[in-house]
Amino acid sequence: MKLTFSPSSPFARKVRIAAIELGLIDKIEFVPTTATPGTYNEDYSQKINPLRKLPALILDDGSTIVDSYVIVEYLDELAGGGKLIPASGAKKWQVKTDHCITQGMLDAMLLCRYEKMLRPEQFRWQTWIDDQWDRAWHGFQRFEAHPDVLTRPLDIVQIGIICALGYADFRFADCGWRKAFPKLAAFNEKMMQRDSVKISVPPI
Ligand SMILES: N[C@@H](CCC(=O)N[C@@H](CS)C(=O)NCC(=O)O)C(=O)O
Repeated sequence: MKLTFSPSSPFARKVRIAAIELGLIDKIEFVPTTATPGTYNEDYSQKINPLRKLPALILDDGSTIVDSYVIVEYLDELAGGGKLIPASGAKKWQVKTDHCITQGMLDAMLLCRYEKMLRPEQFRWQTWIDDQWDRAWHGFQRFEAHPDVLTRPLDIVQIGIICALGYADFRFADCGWRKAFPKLAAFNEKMMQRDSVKISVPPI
């Protein structure tokens, strides 16, 4: 299998952490890829993902799986199922919901990043940036208020939270999340003891 990958992508990091934790990392070849709004990569659109986003998992038969959640679900199934995502029942729906929130937090932070990095200054709309940031921040608040999520055995929600915290450090270093969310700070410290988390920290 091949994974379109960038070390700065929090979504690709999620898949990398999951693959390590599931014991599948050696089965995946990482293909360095860049994806940026405004840069049209026709080949990628045609062959891999018309949305031009990474990560994408390209299977040995040439078929492609997109979206970090779907890729992790696929890997989880390959590893026997029910490892990072509960197989069924109420727990499954709660994990999917919580993961979806981490996904939205990352989407919101990424939009803030693109706004600052790509949009010409005269076209920026601070209200919109603040609104996106507020969504991510409320996501952190939600998990700070539900520490049970942080203390159970490793799952995709925890991986999603770690990727969101890591992305906050990487792109919004002054946002002050550690001070605002002490339980998340302790969780982050604990998770950093895992090789999968430690080695995948985005490069400075
Ligand atoms: N829902 C997607 C989001 C992936 C995503 O937004 N990836 C970013 C890189 S971190 C990307 O490819 N951005 C390029 C673009 O939006 O044009 C997933 O979970 O895989």
